Amino acid sequence: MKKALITGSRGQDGSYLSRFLLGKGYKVYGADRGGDTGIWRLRELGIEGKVKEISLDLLEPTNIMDALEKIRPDEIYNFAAQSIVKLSFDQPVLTGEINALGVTRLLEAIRKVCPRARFFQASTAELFGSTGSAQRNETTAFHPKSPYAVAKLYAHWITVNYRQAYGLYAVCAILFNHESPLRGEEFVTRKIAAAAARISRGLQQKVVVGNLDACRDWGYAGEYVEGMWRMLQKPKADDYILATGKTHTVREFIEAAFAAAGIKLAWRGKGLGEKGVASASGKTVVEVSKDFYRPAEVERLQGNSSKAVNKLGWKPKTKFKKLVALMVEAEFSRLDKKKVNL
Ligand code: F7E
Repeated sequence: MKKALITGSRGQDGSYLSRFLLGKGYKVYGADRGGDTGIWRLRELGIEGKVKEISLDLLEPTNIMDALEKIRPDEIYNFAAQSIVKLSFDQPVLTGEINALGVTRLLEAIRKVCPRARFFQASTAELFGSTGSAQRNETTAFHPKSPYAVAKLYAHWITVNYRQAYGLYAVCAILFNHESPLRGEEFVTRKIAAAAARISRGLQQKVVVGNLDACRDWGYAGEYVEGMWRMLQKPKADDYILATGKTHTVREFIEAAFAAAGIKLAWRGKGLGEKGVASASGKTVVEVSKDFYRPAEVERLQGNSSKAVNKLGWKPKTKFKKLVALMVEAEFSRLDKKKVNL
């Protein structure tokens, strides 16, 4: 039985990957913040209690060594991170400690304790920043625009460096935005999907967002974890982009989410004064606030995952509208369940 260790195991990706690996017969060890944080995801996926929880903190080198010695994993997937881009402007040092140096601590421990283990690092499309409007591929230059992205850039190169310097099987997936009902509400897609469902049921008046013009390449997270696993099954370690190749504005996401919740929107005004109005009722349901803007924004992201398609046989299937609809449906069913529980 293969053993996998997942850091950040109760986050969106950690949860989907846990379910995927359990399905493949792996013994899965998960490290995450203590308490109840994120356990709801494992519950929703029906795998609560099936992932063996372990103590491992990326700030504690000894703790990492102890965990690796105990488990001796075959595969290690690192999702543990401060993953909120906007928050990284307020907490740049902590973001660097976890997202950048944390990865070096992990790689050092792997090198010393279990150098034959295969290591996966979650790199990010944010590495590219605003480098032109074309689709990014594995050879596009990086130009990070947030403390989050700068820290992840360090993590990316230190992973490549340990592969080159020490021959570790260590890979990075440059992950474009991947979403699902298991996203936290800090991220724009889940925030909008949840709001659209609540507004449609009369449980919320409006949703306030930031930059409506930002474009993202949004895929379905449930499918991305298979691409990650496939990367670790190749004879030779290499880095890949996982993306859909399509890009949409936040405004388009809002329109699609409200449509899925049965609300047709009309846009009025411009800039910070722009509003989304429900055509039927005339009520303002979307507003814009500077509070949700970032000090520096990546305006447009679009990935080219041809290498993953050709070499891994991985291809995302869920299209944009379907993704939005499945997220809104999940919110309705959560609201229904709550009603039943009350
Ligand atoms: O923002 C804009 C915002 O916070 C998407 C993480 O997984 O993907 C994710 O990072 C876009 C940005 O995700 C709001 O300015 C507008 O342009 O959902 P997000 P993200 O920052 O792209 C990358 C690949 C990662 O690696 C990250 O870990 O939406 N936006 N209005 C808003 N964003 C938020 N959060 N809230 C708003 O109200």
